[in-house]
Amino acid sequence: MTSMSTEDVGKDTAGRMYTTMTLAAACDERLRRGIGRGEFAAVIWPHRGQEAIAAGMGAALRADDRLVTTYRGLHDLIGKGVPLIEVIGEVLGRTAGASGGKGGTMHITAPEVGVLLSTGIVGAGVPVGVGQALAARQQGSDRVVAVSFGDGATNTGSFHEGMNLAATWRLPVVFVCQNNLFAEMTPIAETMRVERVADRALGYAMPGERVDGNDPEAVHAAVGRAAERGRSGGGPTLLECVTFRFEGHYSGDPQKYMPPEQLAAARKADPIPRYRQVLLDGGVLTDAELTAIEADASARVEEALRAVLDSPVPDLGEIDRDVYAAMEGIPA
Ligand SMILES: Cc1ncc(C[n+]2csc(CCOP(=O)(O)OP(=O)(O)O)c2C)c(N)n1
Ligand SMILES: [Mg+2]
Repeated sequence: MTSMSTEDVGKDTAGRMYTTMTLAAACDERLRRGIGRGEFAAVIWPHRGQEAIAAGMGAALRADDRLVTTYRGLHDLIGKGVPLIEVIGEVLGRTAGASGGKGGTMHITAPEVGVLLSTGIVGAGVPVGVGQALAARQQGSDRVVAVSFGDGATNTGSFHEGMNLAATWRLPVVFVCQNNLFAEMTPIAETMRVERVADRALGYAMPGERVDGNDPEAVHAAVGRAAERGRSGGGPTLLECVTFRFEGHYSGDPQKYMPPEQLAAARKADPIPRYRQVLLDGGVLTDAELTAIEADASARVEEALRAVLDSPVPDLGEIDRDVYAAMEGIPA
């Protein structure tokens, strides 16, 4: 695994990554608090603990690159640049949401920043991302597609079919596995014989790399290299970003299946204070600058939440709009 801070990302990128991490964590924590105390009704699949992956990936991708993510992808969306109000609006089912409040947490799309699909169907994003990469090639664009999914998703047929096709056609895809060591309530060792998800790339003659998913700079470097490979015709890459899920599978999950020592050790190694210390020690950002980023994150989440709560739920007349495309002779 790559150790912390192996590349000099510069102050701007470091600041952007720390901003993504703190914003995503503040968003996750605020939503769970609101759900827990009955302030609003919603369900989220908490990403707390996995923010370094979203930060590194988001900063390594170009604005026109595409991202496909999952139900546990609010951090990925924030890292790619989906405005907070659109993320929170969608979670709370309000018209301010990215999908007009009709998609919910699982189905957030924001095509203007390259997000055409988030999905609740495990593994289903993989072939759709591969299709988007084929479209990029056919359109003569050098954009790449990052597909983010969990360790459990790598046991699905759609993952293997998508990997095979992407490798065979040398498509510009970066497969980003967020290995949080659990799929719902099941530890990874009970569902796969391989010890390293990255080794699954071997079956498709594709580079596979295991990365410290709690180090944003390591993720940034790995996604950057993989994106460059894809852009220059070198084909896809599988990245296994090893991390940990601090909360239950869904908001409210009592997590009884989680060994307490494992959870305590992971929380103690929280990637956010860890990266803060790296930035301080390296003289990249000052304590005052880091504190300002943290305060700003909380304020921005609170401001977005207020705006969302002031926005209406979708009108009943909206229910079948955007479901089917309007085509000549066929009413939408
Ligand atoms: C095709 C399919 N099978 C099963 C489920 C139920 N399910 C939802 S999340 C999940 C676990 C997925 O684990 P992983 O891919 O590791 O992602 P994580 O939730 O850890 O981010 C399962 C089995 C589903 N949503 N879709
Ligand atoms: Mg998992």
